Formats: sequence, C-alpha cells, structure tokens
Amino acid sequence: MGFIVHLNPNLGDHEHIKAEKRGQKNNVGFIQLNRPKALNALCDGLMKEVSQVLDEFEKDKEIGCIVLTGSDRAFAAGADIKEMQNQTFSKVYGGNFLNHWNRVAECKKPVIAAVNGFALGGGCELAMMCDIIYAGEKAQFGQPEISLGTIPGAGGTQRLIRAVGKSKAMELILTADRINAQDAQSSGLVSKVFPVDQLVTETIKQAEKIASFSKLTVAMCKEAVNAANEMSLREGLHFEKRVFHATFATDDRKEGMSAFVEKRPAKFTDS
Ligand code: CO8
Repeated sequence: MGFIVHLNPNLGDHEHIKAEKRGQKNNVGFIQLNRPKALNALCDGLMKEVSQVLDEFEKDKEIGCIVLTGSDRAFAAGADIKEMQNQTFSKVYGGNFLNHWNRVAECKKPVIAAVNGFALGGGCELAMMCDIIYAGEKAQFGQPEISLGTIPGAGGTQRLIRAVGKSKAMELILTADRINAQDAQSSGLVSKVFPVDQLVTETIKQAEKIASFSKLTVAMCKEAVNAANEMSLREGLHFEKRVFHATFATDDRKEGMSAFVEKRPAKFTDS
C-alpha cells in the first residue's frame, strides 16, 4: 500500500469520487468512484468531478500516471438510468448530453482502469476510454443498453470493436450478454487479471513503473499509439517516425541512452 496524500484541500473532498496521490513517490493520481448505493452509476456530477480531478492531475508535475477504479462490487454499472429516465431528445441533443465524458479519453497522461465487479454500459465505455484495463477475477463487462431501448453512447460501438473485433462486439451489444474477466482478457479487452483484493495494489505498481519513465517520452508513446486509431498505416508509420525523431531533441533520450551505455539507472528530468 503506497502513501496517500491529498493534492490540495479540495481534491479529497468530492461528493461522488475520492481523489488522492498514491505510490512511494506520490507520482500516481488515484481516482475512486464512490457512489456505492448506486453501484457507481455515472451521474453527470460524478463525471464532472472526474474531469476536474483530471485537470488537476494533468497540471501536477509529479504525477506520471493515473489510476481509475471503483469498488469491489462495481467499477460502474453504467450511466445513471434514473437521471436519463425523463430526458427528451430535444434536451439531450440540444445540450450535447454527457459530451464531457470524453475528457477521460483526452487525458494526456496515461490512465489505467482497475475494474472490479460490474463494468456495464457507460462503465464499460469509461474503462475503454482508459489506456490499459486491468480486471479483478470477478469483473463483468457488458453493453446492456439495448435492453433499455437505447444504444451505447460513449464509445461502446466504436472502441469495443477495436478492442475485441466485430463478432464479439456485435454479440455483446446486440444480446446485452456480459463477459467475465477471463473472457475479457482472452478477447483483448483486458490486459491482466488479478485477484480481487490485489487489483488496486498491482495496478498502482504498474502505474508507478510508467511514472518512473520520462513523462515527455510517455506522452509521446501514448500519442503515437492512439494515432493508430485515427490514421492509415502509412500515415501512422510516418507520424511514429517523426515522433521518434523528435525524441532526439529531448534531454531524456540522451540521458536514457547514456545511462544504458554507462551501466547506471537513468535520471529523467522530463525535458
Ligand atoms: N443507473 C442508476 N442506478 C443504478 C444503475 C444505473 N446504471 N445500476 C444500478 N443502479 C442502482 C439500482 O437502481 C439500485 O438502487 P436502489 O437500491 O435505489 O433500487 C442499486 O443501484 C443496486 O442495484 P440492484 O439492486 O439492481 O443490484 P443487483 O446486484 O441486483 O444488480 C446490476 C446489479 C446487474 C448491475 C443491475 O443493477 C443493473 O442491471 N444495472 C443497470 C446496468 C445497465 O443497464 N447499465 C447501462 C446503463 S445505460 C448506459 O450506460 C448508457 C451509456 C451512454 C453514455 C453516453 C455518454 C455520452
């Protein structure tokens, strides 16, 4: 278990989430969704709080990686159905309902989802906005929107197919079936599965590893990998090569290679 330090007095004081800095070097931003009675249903206020904390974590020069988690029972059981129940087309269309959720996908620092329990609907979509998904052994993933007469609206139809391919994505979206952590791992949605009680600790260890590298290089890696979703292979390879070339303008590339040759640990300065 790492240290827990609040970034500033406001950061630990939210209605729907908890936010802290964790890790031996306080370099991991930690967000825990905290609406236990509603299985962490993602109400508008909760997602606004997540956005605010991501703004803080992005500004914080110490933080090199962010972990987003829920409780043992639920990562998040979806968008808040009670909040959506009486919405109308004109209101959701006119107000671009829940558009700010994408803040998670737009975060420049890596975000790891640590998923225990239910990750359904918007909960599954929120996990997929993150860069890596780790799951506890009892996690369940699904896109049950069809059973509510709606469709995934925060990337489920787009990100799931990229993660697991067409047949599996269609199956989940058209049947509302759930898959368990092991199936999610074998289909590529999840990269590691841990025992429930070790998930958060193990995820923070991985986040600390990422945070130990140059934040500049980490951001370049993330941008280049994400470009693969937007570009043709030829464009993507060109973009990657240019970013690779750009690393030669950094102190950290020089330090990393010098440290290797001199057989000593690298001391990155994020410059
Ligand atoms: N919204 C609001 N409240 C919820 C939600 C939810 N998504 N899920 C659970 N809750 C509440 C229940 O209403 C219940 O509250 P109460 O005690 O006041 O009745 C409490 O949480 C506990 O839930 P259950 O009693 O149902 O617990 P069970 O263990 O029996 O079942 C399940 C757990 C299977 C997770 C069940 O709660 C369930 O099926 N939940 C709904 C799952 C779902 O359909 N999710 C998709 C929602 S739609 C969506 O996410 C669209 C995303 C679009 C985003 C667009 C962004 C731009």
